[in-house]
Amino acid sequence: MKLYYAPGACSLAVHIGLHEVGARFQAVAVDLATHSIAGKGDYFDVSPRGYVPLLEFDDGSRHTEAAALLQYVADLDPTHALIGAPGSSRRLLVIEWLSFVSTELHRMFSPWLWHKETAESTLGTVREKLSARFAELDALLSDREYLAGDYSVADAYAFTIISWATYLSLPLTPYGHLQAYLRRVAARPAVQAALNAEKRGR
Ligand SMILES: N[C@@H](CCC(=O)N[C@@H](CS)C(=O)NCC(=O)O)C(=O)O
Repeated sequence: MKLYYAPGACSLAVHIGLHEVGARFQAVAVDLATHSIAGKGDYFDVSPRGYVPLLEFDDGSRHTEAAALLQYVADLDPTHALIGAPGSSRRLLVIEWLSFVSTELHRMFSPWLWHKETAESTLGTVREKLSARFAELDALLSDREYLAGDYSVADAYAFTIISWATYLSLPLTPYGHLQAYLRRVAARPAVQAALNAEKRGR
């Protein structure tokens, strides 16, 4: 299995998940500025949308969408309890949070990160909406360690996306519980392994 990723992009969530379950995979770095793969040409030949993350299976099939890939990765080894069993309330809760991160946080950040032409007025609205979501998460995390109670793939996704706030003019200082949560997730060995692998380009 191959993971196409770009350092620090949303693909980091899937990278973390693969390390959490101890999967065997090859990580392939993509330069999103040029949509190219070092020494291997045009990334649009792999992904017509030019997006990471993308998982390529050994049979050549290719799959995208971070929230879907994270569910697949969590199911690779259920003993890690990164998502609940099919039909369980734990699974519903984890998928609920994956969807929240995807639509309420990830999509909200996109105009900033990938569409530099976005008008300042739109950014103002996005900033307000993200701040409201951060406040909501901050309150939630005042009495629980992770989004779905115990650690799950939704936390790998939330950690990845919320960390982007530090690249933008969106301070996290008002949200002490959220900051403590990010530190808690960052301290996990699988998270460190994925971050270090991305620093080394692996
Ligand atoms: N709907 C996709 C979006 C993935 C996405 O936005 N990927 C960004 C990196 S975080 C990307 O590859 N952007 C490159 C581009 O827009 O050209 C998902 O949820 O996985």
